[in-house]
Amino acid sequence: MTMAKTLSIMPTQNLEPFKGVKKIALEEYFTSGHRTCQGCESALVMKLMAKAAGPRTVILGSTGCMYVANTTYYSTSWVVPWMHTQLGASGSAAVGTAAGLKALMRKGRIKQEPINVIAFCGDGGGADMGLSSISAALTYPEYNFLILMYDNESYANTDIQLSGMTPYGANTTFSPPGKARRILHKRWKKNMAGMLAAGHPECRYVATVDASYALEMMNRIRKALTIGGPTFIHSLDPCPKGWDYDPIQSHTLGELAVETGVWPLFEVEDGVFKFYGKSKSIAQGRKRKPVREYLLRQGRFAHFTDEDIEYFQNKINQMWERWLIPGAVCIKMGDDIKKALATSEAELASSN
Ligand SMILES: Cc1ncc(C[n+]2csc(CCOP(=O)(O)OP(=O)(O)O)c2C)c(N)n1
Ligand code: SF4
Ligand SMILES: [Mg+2]
Repeated sequence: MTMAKTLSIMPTQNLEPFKGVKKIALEEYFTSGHRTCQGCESALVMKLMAKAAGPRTVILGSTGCMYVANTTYYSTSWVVPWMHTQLGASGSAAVGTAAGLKALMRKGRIKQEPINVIAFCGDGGGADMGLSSISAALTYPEYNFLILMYDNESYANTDIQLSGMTPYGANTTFSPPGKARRILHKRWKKNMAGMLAAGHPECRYVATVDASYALEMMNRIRKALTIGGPTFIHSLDPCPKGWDYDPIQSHTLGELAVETGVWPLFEVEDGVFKFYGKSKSIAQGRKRKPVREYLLRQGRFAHFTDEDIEYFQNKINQMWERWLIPGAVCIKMGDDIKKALATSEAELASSN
């Protein structure tokens, strides 16, 4: 009879949360020399991600703005070891690197130590082209890695084509508003973090983040790397070029995405769901700002009429009022299930 091999879990670095901005490390691991647009939030995400992870980190990056603009003609802004990976391959690159490091340590070829493995991808590379590789990666409990998807809501590097994460109605090079059809893109944005959390029981940690709340974001990255196993973070990144606004507004747009409820901040740790930051207060009853304030600051929605804004607002309201978990799980419970759950909760209460 063959015995099943036990899967050894490698130790992780214990990255305590930064307790306030003054406690954030001063060292930079993504530094000068990149050529991203002025006001690019994705570049800020790279900088904060590397700072949160620290020096003993290997970073892998899918094709996209954060590859192309950060490694031009033999120069790079990465200070930690970095490798480019194919557009849809962040999941396989993460598993392969974690497995490779584990094997080298087991064979004594490199020192035994916990090394962070982070694979990043854009929304095109992650939520569209690389979804299957990320999904497969999240089923490997024996490897420690973080996949971070920076979502600028388009295939930005190849000139702002529509992705599965582009919001309803946005003007992209694939969905320009015209005289015959004002709204060309009528699909609603995929719910990537919720989908991955709901469908991958071995995935230890999933979170959404927003670099306008930098400390909270960095601490989610530190938490993911400390928890270990396969983990996933989805970051919403304002993109001045693709979203068409003055670069000075990047930070404000990141805040407005959360305050209007367009971008709920949540984390799922070992299957337990929690809102955090301003989204927590929204879930507890704080009023959401009208979505108009977010949309009308961006040229990609300049063709919206009041009717379009109302449609968008209603969809956001539905996310918060009708989804099983607001902004995260877009399943509505049928009346029979609601009744059955209420009955079993009442039975549980009476038996206690
Ligand atoms: C297999 C493959 N198809 C197409 C391309 C061309 N390409 C390079 S970057 C890119 C856009 C990627 O979009 P996203 O992942 O959202 O990253 P962003 O450019 O927005 O940062 C595309 C289509 C490629 N490199 N590889
Ligand atoms: S197109 Fe957008 S994501 Fe790409 S470098 Fe410019 S601002 Fe950043
Ligand atoms: Mg993109």
